[in-house]
Amino acid sequence: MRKIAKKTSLLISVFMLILLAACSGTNSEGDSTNADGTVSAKIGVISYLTGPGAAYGEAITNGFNLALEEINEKGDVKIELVIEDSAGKQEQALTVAQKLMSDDDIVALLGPTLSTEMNVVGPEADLNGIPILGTSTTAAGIPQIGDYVFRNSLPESLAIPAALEKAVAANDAKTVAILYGNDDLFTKSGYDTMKKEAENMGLDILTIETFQKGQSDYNAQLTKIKDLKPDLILASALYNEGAVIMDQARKMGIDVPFVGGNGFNSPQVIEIAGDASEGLIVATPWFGEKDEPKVQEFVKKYEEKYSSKPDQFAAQAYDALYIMAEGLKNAGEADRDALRDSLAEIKDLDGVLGKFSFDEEGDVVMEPTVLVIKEGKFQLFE
Ligand code: 1QQ
Repeated sequence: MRKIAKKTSLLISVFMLILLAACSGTNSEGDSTNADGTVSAKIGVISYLTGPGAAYGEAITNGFNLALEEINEKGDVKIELVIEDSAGKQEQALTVAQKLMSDDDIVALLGPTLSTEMNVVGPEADLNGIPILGTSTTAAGIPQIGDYVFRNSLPESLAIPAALEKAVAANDAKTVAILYGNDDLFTKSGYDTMKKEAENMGLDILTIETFQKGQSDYNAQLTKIKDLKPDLILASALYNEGAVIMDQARKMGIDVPFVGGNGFNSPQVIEIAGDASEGLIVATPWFGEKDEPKVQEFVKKYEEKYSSKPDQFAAQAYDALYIMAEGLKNAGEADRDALRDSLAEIKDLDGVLGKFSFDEEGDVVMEPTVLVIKEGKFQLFE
């Protein structure tokens, strides 16, 4: 009798051990859940690190790396980042995303930088059942790609109306000219919002001009705009084209304010265009001079580590890694499906951009701040 009991308890112990092993994830080092109950996870990053928009990717990866240090030091969750360069190109973004997704240890993706890239990477991630969180993708329709696709960046559909309303009121504007890049999902989406909002506000759109990525001469478009004398110029561009446009416009004697979207909200615009960037109005989820301890602590740490001020892209990335960490903590394991579900549940998470929640579609709920470039820096536009 005692022998049978002993055998049974041995069997139960073996069974319990197998069950424990099966429940604790598929990390190559063994378990994704550590002995102390914390979760270890590998996350893939796809970022625009080389090429004409590399300053976006640099700010973004700086934001991730600063948050990573803090999160790992705190120890509730242990994260490892695997960072890949997309060079701002759709095909390269997809290739590196596929490489990251094929690694079973990678539980989620952060990025890519551009909506144009997310437009091909998002559907693939959704199909593979891996959560993907865009930190700078602001075109319409990104979270709607699928259940696994999220973003914590301020969409153009929220940013542009906020900037336009203030710009119109301050300048008593009646007429506008629109200029946009017609070969990029984000710049096209910004244009759609600009046109719709200008129409809603009863503004007279004098002309709609287009350009392409990498264009260096805007003489034809700007000559036409100058002749029409609009009260405002609405420009949907990434920083490198946007800064050159402003530089050429000012040189031609066009001195009306510009209203831009997320792409324009980069210190690179001031760096490249200098004085010609004065009068650019943008709406942003991030303002580094906010009198809030969390914001100021982040700015101080960022400046100490990188010797530059964090911009919107750094701030969004910083908060995004905290969103991932919270998702992993709540999921209790490094599992793609469990993480997707726990991300969707995140509510009122405190970040440097304020309290963060996703809406039912994985989009953000956020109030933008309107800024203007004055005396060589972004300042509150009041
Ligand atoms: C997008 C953007 C860009 C400005 C990111 C750098 O918002 O592509 O959606």
